[in-house]
Amino acid sequence: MANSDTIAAIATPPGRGGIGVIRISGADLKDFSKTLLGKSPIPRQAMLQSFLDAEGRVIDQGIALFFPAPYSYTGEDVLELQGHGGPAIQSLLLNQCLIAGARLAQPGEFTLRAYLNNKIDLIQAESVADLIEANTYEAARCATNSLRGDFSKKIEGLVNMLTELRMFIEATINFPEDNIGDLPLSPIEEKLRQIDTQFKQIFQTAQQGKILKEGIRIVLAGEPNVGKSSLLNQLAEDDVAIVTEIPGTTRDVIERTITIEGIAIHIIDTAGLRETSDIVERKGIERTHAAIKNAHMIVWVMDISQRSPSTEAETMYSIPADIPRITVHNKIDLINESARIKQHSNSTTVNLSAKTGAGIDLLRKEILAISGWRHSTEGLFTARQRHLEALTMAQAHLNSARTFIAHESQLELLAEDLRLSQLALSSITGEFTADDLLGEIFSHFCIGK
Ligand SMILES: Nc1nc2c(ncn2[C@@H]2O[C@H](COP(=O)(O)OP(=O)(O)OP(=O)(O)O)[C@@H](O)[C@H]2O)c(=O)[nH]1
Ligand SMILES: [Mg+2]
Repeated sequence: MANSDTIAAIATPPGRGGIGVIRISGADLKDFSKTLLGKSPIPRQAMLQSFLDAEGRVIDQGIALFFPAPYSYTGEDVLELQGHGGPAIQSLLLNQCLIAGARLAQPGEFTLRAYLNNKIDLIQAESVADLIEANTYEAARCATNSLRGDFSKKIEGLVNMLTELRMFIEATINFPEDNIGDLPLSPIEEKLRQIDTQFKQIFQTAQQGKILKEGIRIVLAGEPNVGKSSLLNQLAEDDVAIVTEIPGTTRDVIERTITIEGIAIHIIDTAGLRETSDIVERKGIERTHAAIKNAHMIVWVMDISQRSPSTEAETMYSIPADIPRITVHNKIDLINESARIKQHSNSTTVNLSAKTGAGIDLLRKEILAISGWRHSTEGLFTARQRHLEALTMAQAHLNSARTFIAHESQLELLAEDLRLSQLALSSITGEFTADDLLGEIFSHFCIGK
């Protein structure tokens, strides 16, 4: 383990509350506990205690809980002091912990120690942060599934399948006399096929988990005055953006997050696209293009009452073709059309009115459909871009391995690709992980976790 000095932090959020918790972790907290409580605490027993300063004066009274190593969150000795939840009293108590020999914990340091002491793997450590950050019930439930080890078990299952196959191939390479005559290539092929199917399933679930964790970034774009800001207001059911009949009203990007079926949808309203000599508007349009670049999806808004809608404007403003898109024909109330959705071979159009709200539900449904969300959180776990990248790399090695299957002489190359695939998978659970990646992951945690 890298560090076993004693760390302390206020684990409850800042502010006033019934209880404030200070958490301390270290290799040996017996002396530390004696200084702070006046006696040794009994393991895993809630005790009403006085918390003392260096002169033995009572700072606060509360519950002390002692979890001796290794049966604690961090795997070290952990002491939790549940005192009164006020900023002054908590600071006093924390200060006393520092005087008694602890240092302030870094963000996520308790969880980092849990990981370094093999209490949890890296996926589980990440899911602790995901659970705390979850804004929807669905995201919280899926983070709990990850924390329970659901995602880790899937990865372990794949690693085991790869290990078995590697052992089989190594045996074939090392003891050719046993089976060279009828080298069983087809079982290898069959196993590779099974692993591939498993890979695809896990990747799909992880992709869903990423949508659930991060939400979907949608940019409302189009020419001025087509009704982008009105659409944002209608989707958010709030007066978020200024709407006027003057083209060029919106100058800056305006973001609002809404929830559709438990998925966070980050909607970004932008300045209308057109040629302009107005410096402020031009800056706004630059921001529109920057927002489009980072979007998961574009909702391209057109005014159906103005001209026959075509894709010509999108081409004119060089909207990237590789970002999924929904075209909205807005202002149907002006031409007495009814709301509807039209699926073309590779695009979707929704006819609606941002003014009356007709057709907004169709747009909401289509946003979820296009994002790839499958309407179910059953068996789902939260996942991150890092996991998807590692899975992609592992799958690439697997695909490469399959190219060697036809030639007995290339079994060693096949085995090497399987090893590399396994290595990529192991980086997900953190079996082989660089220190800088750990720093990156844990620095995003809150202090006290
Ligand atoms: N009748 C009708 N008017 C609409 C509709 N949507 C927007 N409008 C009107 O169209 C005008 C422009 O609406 P905005 O929402 O400001 O349009 P925008 O695309 O954000 O415009 P910029 O910010 O200038 O790019 C306003 O007068 C709105 O009231 C609609 O569905 N029906
Ligand atoms: Mg606007």
